[in-house]
Amino acid sequence: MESAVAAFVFLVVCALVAYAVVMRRAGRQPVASRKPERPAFEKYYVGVLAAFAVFLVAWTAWQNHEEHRPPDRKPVRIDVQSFQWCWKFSHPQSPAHRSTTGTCRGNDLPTLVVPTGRPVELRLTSKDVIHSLWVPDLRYKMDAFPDHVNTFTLTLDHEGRWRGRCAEFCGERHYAMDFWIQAVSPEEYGRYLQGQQIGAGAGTAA
Ligand SMILES: [Cu+2]
Repeated sequence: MESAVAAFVFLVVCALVAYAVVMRRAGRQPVASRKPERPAFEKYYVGVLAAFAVFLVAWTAWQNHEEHRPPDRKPVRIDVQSFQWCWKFSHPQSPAHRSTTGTCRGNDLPTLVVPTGRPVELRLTSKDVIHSLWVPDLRYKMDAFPDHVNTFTLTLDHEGRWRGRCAEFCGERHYAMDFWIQAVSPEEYGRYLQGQQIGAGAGTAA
């Protein structure tokens, strides 16, 4: 789709350039307009541009509002702490205060386990420098700041496992700061909170 639009724009530009080259040759000596300005045309032009700018601002604000709509159900809360150079995921609502972390060395990547079909509120912070939680396949990204909590809510509607990364350069081992996010059924999530392990093969590794 993008290529089709780009090709169309390219052809239009080529056609305009060709038209200008052919029609405006120096030898032709076009007759200059005697009017110094064209106020009606300029007003129209400014009006169209202003309307377009207003539309873009309003549309952006509206889409932002839609994106951050509060969930209808009470979300599951998960605290995310980033640090140099790995992650810690805590489930404060679980009786056992289940949490998981890792070293982000080799295969020791922590897994953020979330239930499917329920809004999950991630409360994101950092122990040291600025990091950024990013799940490319799910198009989720949010910065993690020290001494500040950033919140965002996501809902995953099917089970699976996706790779997450740090998207903010944070030092020597930034490149290795990966994790897994794994969506499991609400029942399995309940068992996970009780302390049971989750099989890594349950979803599609990405
Ligand atoms: Cu980082």
